[in-house]
Amino acid sequence: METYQVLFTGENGVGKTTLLMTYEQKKFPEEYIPSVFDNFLKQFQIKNQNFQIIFWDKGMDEEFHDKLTPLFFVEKDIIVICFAIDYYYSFENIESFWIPYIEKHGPNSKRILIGTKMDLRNNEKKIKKLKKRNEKLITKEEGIELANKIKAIKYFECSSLNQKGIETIFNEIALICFGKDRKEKEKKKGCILN
Ligand SMILES: Nc1nc2c(ncn2[C@@H]2O[C@H](COP(=O)(O)OP(=O)(O)O)[C@@H](O)[C@H]2O)c(=O)[nH]1
Ligand SMILES: [Mg+2]
Repeated sequence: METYQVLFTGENGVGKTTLLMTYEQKKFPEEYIPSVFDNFLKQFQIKNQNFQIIFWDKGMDEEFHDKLTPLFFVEKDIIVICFAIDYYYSFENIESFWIPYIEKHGPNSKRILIGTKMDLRNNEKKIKKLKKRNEKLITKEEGIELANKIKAIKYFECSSLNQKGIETIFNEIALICFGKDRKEKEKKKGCILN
């Protein structure tokens, strides 16, 4: 069976581990969130074809500067870069840190950009708090603009807290993997693709 590899990355605290746990367990983890979620494998079926995807979770953890970290980035079919909409640094750092890093270690992976914690758009307390610090939430338009800049093929916003947009993201990831497989197989058969 065909196996694809998908990495979730981005700054600490943006909600990568929570996102993966919410998808896998179908509920928001209220109590314990480990710093990384062990990679997990999920089966998919599209048009009667079965395939599997391994999901990886790698952020800016204590071991990030170890020699082995690049291995998380090499040969991934998709690299999903996450920022939190209330955390400007996590957004800004995508262009200045994550993209150069990915260009170096996983330049051929397809890229997806995700703005997490979308529920905060309705959180007046949070918005007021940011305002006091002369900050504001990252808008959807800013997200789309960054996605174009970094050549991401998709931009999504989601909330693990209220489970909005989560299924869509993973369904889309599965479709991209499936499409990739078909294109490569057809290429091998010598078909002309449109
Ligand atoms: N409001 C809100 N908080 C979230 C959401 N997802 C995660 N968090 C919180 O953000 C914090 C960091 O999450 P975590 O998954 O550990 O981030 P990671 O470092 O990127 O893996 C935790 O306190 C989570 O409860 C979300 O969708 N909405
Ligand atoms: Mg984590």
